[in-house]
Amino acid sequence: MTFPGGAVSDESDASRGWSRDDQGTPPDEFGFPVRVWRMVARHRPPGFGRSRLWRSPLRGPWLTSVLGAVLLLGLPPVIITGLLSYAAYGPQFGQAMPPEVGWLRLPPFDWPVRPAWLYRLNQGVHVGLGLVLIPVVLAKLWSVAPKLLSWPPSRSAAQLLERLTLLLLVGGVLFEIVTGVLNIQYDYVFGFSFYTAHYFGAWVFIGAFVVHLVVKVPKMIRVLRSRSLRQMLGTSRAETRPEPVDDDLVAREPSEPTLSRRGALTLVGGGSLLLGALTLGQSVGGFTRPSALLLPRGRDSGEGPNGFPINRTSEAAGITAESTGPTWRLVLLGGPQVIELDLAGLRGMAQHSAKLPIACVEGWSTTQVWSGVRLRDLAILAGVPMPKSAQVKSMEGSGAFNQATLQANQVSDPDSLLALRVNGAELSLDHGYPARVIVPALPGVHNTKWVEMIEFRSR
Ligand SMILES: Nc1nc2c(c(=O)[nH]1)N[C@H]1C(S)=C(S)[C@@H](COP(=O)(O)O)O[C@H]1N2
Ligand SMILES: [Mo]
Repeated sequence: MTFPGGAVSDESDASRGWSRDDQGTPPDEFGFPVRVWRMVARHRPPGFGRSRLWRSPLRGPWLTSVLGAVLLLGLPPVIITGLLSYAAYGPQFGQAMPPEVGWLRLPPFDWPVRPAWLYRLNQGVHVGLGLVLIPVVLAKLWSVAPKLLSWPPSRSAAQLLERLTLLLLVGGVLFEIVTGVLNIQYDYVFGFSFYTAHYFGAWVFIGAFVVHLVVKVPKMIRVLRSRSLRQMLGTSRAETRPEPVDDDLVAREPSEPTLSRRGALTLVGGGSLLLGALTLGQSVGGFTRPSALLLPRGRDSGEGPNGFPINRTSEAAGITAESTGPTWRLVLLGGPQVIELDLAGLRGMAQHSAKLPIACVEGWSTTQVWSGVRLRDLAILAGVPMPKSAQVKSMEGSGAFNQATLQANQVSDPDSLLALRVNGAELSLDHGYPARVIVPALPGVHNTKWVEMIEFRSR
């Protein structure tokens, strides 16, 4: 089906195309939808339908295909690590956010405890690669801008469908970028939950991405095959010519080139490298951490054994020196009787050390040497030697992260600790004094600080 009078992409064409109907009698031979459609076509929002504004001679199927190929390789790891992170949050325990996702629920499985750096790698890739791809996404949007902004929205039903998918695709990817970037900064500004928004936004994007791939990959391959990469990249700025006109991408009245195609791709790649350089330090740590300028958390976390990033300070959590003083007790539940331990009691038990990372969902991570009591020893003491799960509660009264449920493998691992010390010193109040959980490959958020209760469950 073709919309009558719809072959319009430019404002001058538009006025020409519609004026006939505007003057005469209303076009009764067309139904209501067509009249509505014509009204939409006449009311062009600012910026739309001005294909003559897009005059860069670089724009064309080749540049779009190169950028598309980079995203085709780069985005799937971001998507997969994002979904894995959701799985690591333990949907089977109802801890995952958003809690209720209906049929979008991923198949439940036990998140492994080995290798210990698994979640660190997962989130490093998700956040790091996600950030590095932002310039590529923006360049890709620039390269197809005349198409995205063409007006009227479509000439045929098929095109209308394509544009709706594009709306979801572009809207989805921008939404994921904006919510993701704001969440890794200190102040997340939206009134809605980041996790819920980012999760549902991801599925909108994934759906549109898959449709887009099915529709566009054949053309991408055809275009890339039909031109020599070496030749396209080897062309100097002066010799740069527009590609042969084949669709709405190539400018009909191109301006003089200000950049070669190689220059444009270098610019985008340089932007990605810069973002990478300003980000990597947060995952790699050590001397590279101060360079992680884009990620304010933990760049300046002091010196000494406790000098590593702090997610939530004791002050923010309302934890005082008084409440963690001599009156502090650890309560163990789930066995035949309630067990209470004070700090001296915990120190009197067998101590074990493990070098383990804390890896936050936000992408930053840091590896430290922790020591304390094995969780499985506490389970035995509580009278539940083979727990199916354990619920850990913090003294922190409110907040989303004041409790966590651990799986059986996360309790029984010999390196899973209720840590009392880090790097040979007592835990600082900000890092969870008197006691905090540290478990290999566990998302940072479940390494509960200021623990006051553990309930071991045998079912
Ligand atoms: N009680 C409590 N424990 C908590 C949190 C919290 O807000 N409250 N934040 C968690 C998050 S999101 C992370 S990434 C780690 C960070 O540990 P750190 O602050 O010692 O580096 O602690 C986790 N434990
Ligand atoms: Mo975190």
